[in-house]
Amino acid sequence: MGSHPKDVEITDAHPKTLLNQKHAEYIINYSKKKDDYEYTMTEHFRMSGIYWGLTALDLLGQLEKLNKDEVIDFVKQCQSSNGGFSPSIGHDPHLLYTLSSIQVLVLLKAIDKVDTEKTVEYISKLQNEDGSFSGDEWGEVDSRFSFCAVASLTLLNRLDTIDVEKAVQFVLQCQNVDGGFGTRPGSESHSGQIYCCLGLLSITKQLHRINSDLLGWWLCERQLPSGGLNGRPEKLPDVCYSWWVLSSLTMLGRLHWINREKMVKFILATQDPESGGFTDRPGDMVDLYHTLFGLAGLSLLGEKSLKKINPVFCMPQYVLDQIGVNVQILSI
Ligand code: GRG
Repeated sequence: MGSHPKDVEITDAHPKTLLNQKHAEYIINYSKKKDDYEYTMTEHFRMSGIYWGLTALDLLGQLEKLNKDEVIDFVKQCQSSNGGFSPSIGHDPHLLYTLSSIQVLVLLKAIDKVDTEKTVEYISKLQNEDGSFSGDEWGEVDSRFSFCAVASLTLLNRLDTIDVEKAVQFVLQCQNVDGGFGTRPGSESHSGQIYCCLGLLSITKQLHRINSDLLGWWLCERQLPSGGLNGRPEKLPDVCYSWWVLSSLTMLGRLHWINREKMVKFILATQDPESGGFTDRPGDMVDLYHTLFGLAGLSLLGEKSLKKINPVFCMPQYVLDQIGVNVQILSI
């Protein structure tokens, strides 16, 4: 245990049970301390932070503790005249924050509070000739943005406004000989990009077009002796990969290929018993990002005290059931 050069040691001093109430308090307090250094420093990705916090609170069954009207008002103010959403008021719109905004509004049953027609137009215009998506008007292409576009349009029930087959073909071109996926054709496999590419293929029901056994092996090889997962070979484990990797294995129907017991032990060890919240690795500083993905990973692994999470949208399953959105999950 812990003898791998790029691994960490889990000791008896680390938490072994899920501290549900501590995590709920951490998220609620975070939203109240708007003058804090940490809050100010996260302005450039605030909308995603709101999505992480709200989703985590909902998984914990405490969504009603947050001021929903305040959140909806903020999201409305982040909608740009071109229909896209920015991370904070006065910032530029981007597909990353457009997806987070839509997820927040769907979670709060408030999607009718914004101009969705304009949003659909904004997203569909970002599709390029080769099927890929630019993240915004400046044109950077990344398979993450393909996922953001397809997931957003699906939540808005408007997937018909893009060329879906071309979007699928672009993502398929991002698959490498090791079975993984990268940001663009030919770029290195990374678990985060794999989640995005598989998510797009799952939404569009095209998962059968990839080599699932090869990718399944690459993904389960991310587990280190500590039980934690890294995002690619020779890297340190990080609790966020308990989302990017476990959700990918779930889509492929191969979640049982990892050691569940060791995985749960690692995730629980990344909790801060004093402040609440999760860190990347045991002993580091907590944040909303790792708090969501720690809880979401445990939900995928069947933790009963949490609501069930959807492996593609990273939203509570009941929300997607309510709006009739379903995804493809392979079985073996
Ligand atoms: C709805 C959950 C959800 C997501 C929206 C934006 C997006 C879609 C997904 C992001 C996927 C992604 C690329 C995640 C990886 C994030 C990450 C930890 C990158 C760090 O990369 P390195 O190279 O870290 O800094 P490693 O761990 O490789 O050393």
